[in-house]
Amino acid sequence: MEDVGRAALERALERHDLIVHYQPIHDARTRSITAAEALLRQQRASGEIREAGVIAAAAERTSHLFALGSWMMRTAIADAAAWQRNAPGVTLNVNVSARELLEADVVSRVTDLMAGARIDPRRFAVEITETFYIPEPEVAAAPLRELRASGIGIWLDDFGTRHSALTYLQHFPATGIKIPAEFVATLPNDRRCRSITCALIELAHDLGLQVVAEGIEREEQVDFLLEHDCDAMQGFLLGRPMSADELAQAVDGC
Ligand code: G
Ligand code: MN
Repeated sequence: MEDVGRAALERALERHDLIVHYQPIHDARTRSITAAEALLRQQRASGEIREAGVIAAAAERTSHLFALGSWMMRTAIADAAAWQRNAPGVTLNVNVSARELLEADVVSRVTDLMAGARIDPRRFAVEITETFYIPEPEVAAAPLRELRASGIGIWLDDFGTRHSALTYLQHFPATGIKIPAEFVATLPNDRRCRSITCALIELAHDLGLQVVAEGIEREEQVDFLLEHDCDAMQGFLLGRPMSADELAQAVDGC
């Protein structure tokens, strides 16, 4: 499995068939677009566009992660420089894995790219994906504090799954958390997911953090989340991942 992913990644890098799409994040109450998350996609020779989960997961295990992460960041920032002209209030969110945070010079890479593209750092955010356990969150907190000090937002992605720990909330200067789609999927009927979701929202708000719920597919999920004061929402019901040009049209005037 690992080799299949790695081969697919190397082939995609050679063929330059990776592209970046953007999925909007909406204010829970007004449903206006407040941010857009950059997502990796693969465009086949046939023109078909696919999710690139296997490729992204393979990158995570190899040194290609840094080249791929850099390319995503550069592409997304260049695209955002264009669509933010129509919508200066809409933030660009880019996923950064904990490994990149610890091993690559993310801070200077991000700040250089943003200065070059003239993006307002308050309109840029990183989503930290916890694909492995961060043994010393105090160490990872240092580059995050630098990013935060320049105005950049910091979101803890898929919070409460995989390796995320409450110590991250203790140490990281976060803007907010993203509630993973797996908790949202069975709302409002599943008792456990209801409890987990409500507890996460309450905890985040008590810490002065914002909350985005992911994977919204049905209105009844929106109703439940609104009732429990969730700040923002993302999911196929509200907006699918789209090209930079499509996003520019969707955000026009936001
Ligand atoms: O958690 P993370 O940000 O890595 O997840 C993003 C992925 O989830 C993207 O590949 C995106 O296409 C997918 N996604 C986004 N919204 C929805 C949704 O409402 N339903 C489902 N099934 N997948 C979604
Ligand atoms: Mn994300």
